Amino acid sequence: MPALVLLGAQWGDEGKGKATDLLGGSVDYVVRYQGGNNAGHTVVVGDQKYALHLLPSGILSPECTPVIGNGVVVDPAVLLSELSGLNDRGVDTSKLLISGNAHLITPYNVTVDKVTERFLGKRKIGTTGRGIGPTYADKINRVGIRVQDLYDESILTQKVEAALETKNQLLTKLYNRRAIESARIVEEMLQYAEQIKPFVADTTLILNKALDEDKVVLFEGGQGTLLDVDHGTYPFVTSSNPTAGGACTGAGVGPTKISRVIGILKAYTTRVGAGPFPTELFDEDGEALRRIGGERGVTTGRDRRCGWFDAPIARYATRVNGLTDFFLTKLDVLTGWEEIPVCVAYEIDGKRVEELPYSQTDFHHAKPIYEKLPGWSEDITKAKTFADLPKNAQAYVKALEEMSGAPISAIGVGPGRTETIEIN
Ligand code: 2SA
Ligand code: GDP
Ligand code: MG
Repeated sequence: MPALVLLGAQWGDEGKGKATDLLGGSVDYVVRYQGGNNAGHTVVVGDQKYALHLLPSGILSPECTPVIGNGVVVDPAVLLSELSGLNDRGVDTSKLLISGNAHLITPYNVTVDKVTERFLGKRKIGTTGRGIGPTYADKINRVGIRVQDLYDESILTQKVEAALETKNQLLTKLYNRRAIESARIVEEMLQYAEQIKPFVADTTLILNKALDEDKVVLFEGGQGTLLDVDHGTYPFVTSSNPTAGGACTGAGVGPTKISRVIGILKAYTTRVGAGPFPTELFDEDGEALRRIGGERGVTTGRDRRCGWFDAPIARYATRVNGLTDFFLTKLDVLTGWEEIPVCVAYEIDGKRVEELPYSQTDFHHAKPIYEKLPGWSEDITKAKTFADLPKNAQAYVKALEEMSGAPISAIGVGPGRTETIEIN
């Protein structure tokens, strides 16, 4: 198994951090390939809880090398504070590698993210306000600042000046804000340069060499399939490609190297930020899922929107990612419901539709068609094997597997590292 991808099959927060950490002990490299510190990955080790935003979850496994790939956007201030926070808790972060080609989130990208959201008012995306979208926009517009630019002051100065030219027009003319001085930005960025330098590397070369030596590389996605800028619910998406193909472009590794793509799938559905969500609940069931599941943003603290499981979404994730298997998470949260509705298809303009519609207008109008599955009331958090689960919980898992189009190879029954059932 040379390289594998682990990604979110829904709208993020499926429990990728826990799953990556679980595999961390058996892989040599854990690589983030997109996104930045908009991610919030929770890992519970014993009685210790870690919230990682930018760093790969593999950083908590001492034998594993964590890598920030070229497709990631890096806020240097956040990077250093996350590293020092982990160091204070005794975590060794010295093996971290950061691609010199990764783009930097600058203070002006954060400002543009926040003022744009404010300007959009009711039409806002509900971003995390971390500067993600504007940084990727700069990358595509070819006015981005890369990690390697920190080591050439004259290039850095020219690039920051070029990037600020249009941004200052926008800020002063449209948003009525003060212009940002390029010298101040350059000075701040240069302060980070020396501290980051020991980590900067040609990560594409290192990863490909490692794969040639039969080392195991795990690509860890941030956010989820439906937040993908190409395959998600555009424009209510993040600005990168969390889907499997993103691992190739975001790390510089060819698709022929990837043999397994794991979709992390929550036993119900959640979403943070704006955008369509057919199975969203506005009643006490939604409130109960939020409360029992602890559904609150790890980065922003926002309440997550909650709803029932949506099978067309899971099938879509199987398709666009070429999933080989699923990890089903948070099954324990569903304990106690007499019946659990599962969305098996949509009704759109009076017609039954089995698959996720490509048209966003149709998706906005999609009404879930539910099948009710019998629930269970037994505590399942101590279950170690599939057979330990109550019959109705087993049937729920089997039904989801059938509808989702790929086998379920692990089931989460609690947040802890050991609260997982592995299925061969
Ligand atoms: P952005 O900031 O440009 O990426 O926001 C665009 C949309 O992407 C959503 N998004 C997320 N959705 C779920 N989880 C994310 N990470 C954090 C977490 C979120 C938090 O783990 O809880 O703390 O609020 C994440 N990151 C981005 C975002 O809500 C927008 O809809
Ligand atoms: P990520 O962004 O996909 O890494 O997920 P988050 O960390 O944002 O959110 C998932 C939450 O669910 C975290 O608080 C995890 O500790 C928790 N979690 C993960 N798997 C399970 C599970 O099987 N059961 C329960 N109860 N919690 C889980
Ligand atoms: Mg998260």
